Amino acid sequence: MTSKAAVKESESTAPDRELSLDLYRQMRVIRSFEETVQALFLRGQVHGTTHLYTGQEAGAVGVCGVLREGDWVAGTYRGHGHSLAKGVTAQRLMDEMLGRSTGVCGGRGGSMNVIDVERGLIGCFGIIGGSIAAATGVAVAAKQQGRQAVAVAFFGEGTSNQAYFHECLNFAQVLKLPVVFVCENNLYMEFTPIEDVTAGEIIARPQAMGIRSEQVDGNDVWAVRAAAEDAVAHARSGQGPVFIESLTYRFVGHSRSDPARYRKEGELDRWRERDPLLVARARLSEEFGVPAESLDALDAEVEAELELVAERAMAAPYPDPATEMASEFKA
Ligand SMILES: Cc1ncc(C[n+]2csc(CCOP(=O)(O)OP(=O)(O)O)c2C)c(N)n1
Repeated sequence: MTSKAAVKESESTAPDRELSLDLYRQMRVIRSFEETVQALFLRGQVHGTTHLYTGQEAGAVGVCGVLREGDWVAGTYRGHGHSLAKGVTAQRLMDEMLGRSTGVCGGRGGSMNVIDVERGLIGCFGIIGGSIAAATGVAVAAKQQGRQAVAVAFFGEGTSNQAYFHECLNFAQVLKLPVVFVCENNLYMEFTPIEDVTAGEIIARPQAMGIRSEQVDGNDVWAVRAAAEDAVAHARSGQGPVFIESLTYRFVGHSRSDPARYRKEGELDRWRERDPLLVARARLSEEFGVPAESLDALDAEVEAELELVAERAMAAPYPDPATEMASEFKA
């Protein structure tokens, strides 16, 4: 996703019209991208499984937009949003979804394991907690090399019950590493309500280690962005890690095979009223007078763009095993 917001540095950014529109557009691209992937999936074109980020778009867009070139992001298997917000183009990501050689990982990563080191995406990890370990690791390297880079780890709330979480947060705080830990709390760890498997408040865990911690409305891209600006500046200045708990909700099941019947009655409808796209549209209208028709036109433009992206991806070649051996298997 090419965007001014994605490369904007972390100086304080009062919301202006152009930036607000750009943030909205980025979220819209992620939403349309996933709608397209889902449609292709149902047509049997996407192999393996997919975990959609639908409903959580404000998290990736709010955080990645305040990073500088040279900063790092580690995402999860729910990583389409993390990848697009960190600058992977919709075309290269779509090609990857369809296993084509023009994909961001040459068609071998698929939906769950996207990586684009050139863009600072050090990986989207199927192993929960992998993102936390990877971001902590590159933060160690940045510190040792005297670089002012910041590493961001995205992960779900269920992952806060995993060993990596406790080990890496402790390590990062002891060494004052430049990491921002972004816990995207969408209430369910796969099919289990988080409160059924979690002792105490998640945010109390980093707080107990003395890590600066904040909860934020994860469906409001501006709230996320403000928290991220603060967190990234803190981490970059050498004062150590920051923890952000982004309160959000996924509108779809955990993965393609999950009809999400475990939800409480009315819960999805209540969250849909706070759809990050609706929240942003309201702000664009109230604060900047952007008419609904302009935003509808922007939506239509993005949808048309994604249709073309899908068409091009369908026409792209598969990797040829005879000539395009994955680099790790080369002698
Ligand atoms: C080490 C490890 N254990 C178990 C799993 C199986 N698993 C896949 S997703 C998931 C739940 C993760 O929930 P959460 O961290 O809340 O993220 P969300 O899916 O809600 O985004 C689990 C346990 C895994 N991928 N990795």
